[in-house]
Amino acid sequence: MIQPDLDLFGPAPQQLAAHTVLLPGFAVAQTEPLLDALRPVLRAAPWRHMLTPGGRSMAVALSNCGALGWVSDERGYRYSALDPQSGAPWPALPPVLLALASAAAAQAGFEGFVPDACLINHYLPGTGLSLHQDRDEQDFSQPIVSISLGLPAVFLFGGLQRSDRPQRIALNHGDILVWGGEDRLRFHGVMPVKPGVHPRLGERRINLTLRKAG
Ligand code: MD6
Ligand code: FE
Repeated sequence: MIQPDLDLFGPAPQQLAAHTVLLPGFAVAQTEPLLDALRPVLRAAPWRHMLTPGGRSMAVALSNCGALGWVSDERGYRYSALDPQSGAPWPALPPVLLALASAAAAQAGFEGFVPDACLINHYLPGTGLSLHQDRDEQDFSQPIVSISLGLPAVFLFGGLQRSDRPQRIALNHGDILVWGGEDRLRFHGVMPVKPGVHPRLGERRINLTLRKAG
């Protein structure tokens, strides 16, 4: 007999806000194809610590793939078609990443999401990301799809005011968070990653955020 409560397909999506959905484990089965796709991307556009507009080195290391990449320096934040480190275009968005992001967005109610930028963040234990809004993209009607790999993190999901008390959301390996609509400009951040060793990725957390930037 089939138990009605037996969860054959993994944990159910969680609606965290009007237009924010957590898809637990959505990317787990794609871990190896994703890592295989990221390896050449990171060879062409290696991790780097960008400068904040205040001139300080960011704790999170980052890279990009896609037609546009997010860059930060003393002049500010912006999207650029070229990697400032190499002067070359960013590596292309791997098809596996594009397909996964579109599938996750559709699952969360955003049909036809076609990202043109993927920001890749690398966290060592002890590294976090302070509260911020993602507002450098041209079109806020498009969602952001965020894929977490490796060590778990506590995501701070705030409101539209910096002072709004954030919800704390656990993001584990393979989880995908999709948000858009009226939640698109919420403040958010990441608590410092706790020390640990992930069985596949070791002592790191990698987060991929796919956006329609241009
Ligand atoms: C991170 N994520 O999870 C950082 N931004 O490492 C973000 O800053 C983020 O997850 C916009 C939308 C989803 C995100
Ligand atoms: Fe963000």
